Amino acid sequence: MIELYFWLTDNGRKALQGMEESGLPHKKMPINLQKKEQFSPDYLKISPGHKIPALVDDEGPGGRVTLCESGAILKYLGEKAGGALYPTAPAQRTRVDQWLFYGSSTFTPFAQQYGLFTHRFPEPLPQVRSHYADQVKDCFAVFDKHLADHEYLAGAYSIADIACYPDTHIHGKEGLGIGDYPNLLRWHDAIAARPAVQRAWSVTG
Ligand SMILES: N[C@@H](CCC(=O)N[C@@H](CS)C(=O)NCC(=O)O)C(=O)O
Repeated sequence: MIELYFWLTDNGRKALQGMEESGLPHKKMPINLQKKEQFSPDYLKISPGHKIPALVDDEGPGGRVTLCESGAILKYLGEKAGGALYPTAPAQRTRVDQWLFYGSSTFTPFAQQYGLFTHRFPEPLPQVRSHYADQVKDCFAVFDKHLADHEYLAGAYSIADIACYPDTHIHGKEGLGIGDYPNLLRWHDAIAARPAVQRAWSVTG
């Protein structure tokens, strides 16, 4: 049985979505970031950088697996589940990897800084906020252009879409105007309607 360690953040939702889409049996293990539970000695053995999400799989390849980093978790779940979430054909897998990494290492870090300087930073810093808003909107425009002639980011629905959905959902709805990007909105709404996605976003810790 996989144990999935999560909290109710963008990266936590990626792992919850991947888990629900995989259909694999699992147990959800909330790590309350407000209570600093990510610093407990036992959790640091699973996620040395004190971040969620993470997982433990007692039936991993070669035995017990511990894993952190949402992108690595999505790849792991996609591999374990088999099927279209993480295709095995090299050309398709390369496409998925491109958008998976774009989500994990370009889009989400900008979106997180945007969220920090818009909603949580104690001082108003308009230029900093505006810088990160522009970066997120640039990513939205990149997605929108690509999705004009692709149904999903890498062909069929995959872990690449899962990596890019939560920050689009959170920030597109909360002020960055997803309505200005019609192809992105179409993609967003198709993903939002998936039962696994609805289950993942109904988790409350
Ligand atoms: N690159 C990591 C980032 C994970 C991350 O930023 N996690 C945040 C919540 S979204 C966290 O656990 N923060 C708690 C901390 O830094 O102590 C991933 O994709 O999983």
